[in-house]
Amino acid sequence: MTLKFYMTPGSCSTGLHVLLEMLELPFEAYVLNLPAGDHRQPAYLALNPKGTIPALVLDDGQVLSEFQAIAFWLARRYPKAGLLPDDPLLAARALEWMDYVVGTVHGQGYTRLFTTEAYLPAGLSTDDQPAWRDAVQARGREIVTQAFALMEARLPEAGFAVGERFSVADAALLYVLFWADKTRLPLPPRCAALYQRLRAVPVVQQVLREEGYR
Ligand SMILES: N[C@@H](CCC(=O)N[C@@H](CS)C(=O)NCC(=O)O)C(=O)O
Repeated sequence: MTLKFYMTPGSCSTGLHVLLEMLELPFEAYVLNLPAGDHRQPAYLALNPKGTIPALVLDDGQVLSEFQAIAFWLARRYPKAGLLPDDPLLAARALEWMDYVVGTVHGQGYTRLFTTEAYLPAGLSTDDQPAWRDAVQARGREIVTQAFALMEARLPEAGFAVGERFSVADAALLYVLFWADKTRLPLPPRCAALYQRLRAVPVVQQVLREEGYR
């Protein structure tokens, strides 16, 4: 059975799409329209009850969700591509980057910008909604901006996040840096330089083209 990849163009699944293409794996892509609520349809919830993308259905029919879990499985299942360093400390650093990007930059910061409604208290009057929305979004921008400042101090001047090779950490960094670009959030110099190096990777260019970005 071929791998089945559930994704949305320009979302966090883009990072995993890059890994799948780097590994040159045959897979079927299933595109979900999040604004239309495809991820809340019963057929998708039966597959991934969390109602989130990405999800990957493995050759034996098992379903994996969560960016880090899918990236880890791909890297360990196909180790020759070196997507997770052999060195234990470097591998731990790659996981550390992924967790920070997915859990904090995305999970605490960008979600306040992209799914603001989820942060509004129940029963809020229509009059109060604009001020609450602004406050939630301002907090989201603050979390992301603080995270970029922290990343700036830890990113290397050259190469990729944890060495000379593209790793699972870069797949995660790619999508939050891409979102900064799309939402015009300023990037400090090292973050911007890494983003340029990631955008120069041929597979990254191919995936962004496939997902409709030039
Ligand atoms: N922690 C999850 C986060 C996934 C996630 O939040 N994905 C977003 C798209 S980038 C999503 O599915 N949003 C729909 C929703 O939460 O309703 C992961 O690592 O996969």
